[in-house]
Amino acid sequence: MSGDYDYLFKLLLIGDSGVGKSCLLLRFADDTYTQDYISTIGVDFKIKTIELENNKIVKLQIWDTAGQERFRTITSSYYRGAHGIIIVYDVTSLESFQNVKTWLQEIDRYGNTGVLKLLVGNKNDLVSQKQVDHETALNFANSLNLTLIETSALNSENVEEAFVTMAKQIKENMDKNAANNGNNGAGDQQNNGGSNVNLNNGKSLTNAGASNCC
Ligand SMILES: Nc1nc2c(ncn2[C@@H]2O[C@H](COP(=O)(O)OP(=O)(O)O)[C@@H](O)[C@H]2O)c(=O)[nH]1
Ligand SMILES: [Mg+2]
Repeated sequence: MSGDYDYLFKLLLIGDSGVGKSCLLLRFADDTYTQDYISTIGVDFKIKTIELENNKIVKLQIWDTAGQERFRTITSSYYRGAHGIIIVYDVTSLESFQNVKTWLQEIDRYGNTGVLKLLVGNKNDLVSQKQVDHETALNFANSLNLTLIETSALNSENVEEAFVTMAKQIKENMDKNAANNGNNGAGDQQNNGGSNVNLNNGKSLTNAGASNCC
């Protein structure tokens, strides 16, 4: 493909206000990013380039809401053209976890057919305040064939893993669709639908980490 990358994926972060979407994006993209602000639709994105196996360079364009989620006024234009959507809840907020269902409905309504979804439980450093236990979240994720990743933007736990997992799943899905379509479309940015590819086989990624805040 053209230029300095093999793939360009558009990712979205959604979920209730205060779950840590902006901190996750900041944590992931902080070292090398460009930032732009589109005032008309009120969203913010950052670019981060990663390398997957086989030396494939993937440019991630990651969109963050600018607080509209507080008023549930995210418009359909936010979802347009997204290859992957990261639905974030806060492990210390049962309400934010229960609202994941509502966010999934929004994706069904506005997202591209076959858009990849990843469930992220953030603030996993707040162990003693945890309201959404791992088992509950994992059962929910498995029932929907989603990968669950518990993260901490504060101590970096699994943050990179979340974005990289999403990118890998999109690429796998794309390669699979290209193969099904009988062409060799590596680098094809169209997501033509098809089922989700769960690279973690339904297992979640968790581990502990040390501190320093977002
Ligand atoms: N303990 C802890 N606090 C976090 C974490 N991520 C975000 N926060 C805090 O949660 C609040 C909301 O974060 P923000 O990124 O603005 O949430 P957003 O509304 O979803 O974008 C802020 O006060 C953050 O400092 C985390 O991983 N651990
Ligand atoms: Mg935010």
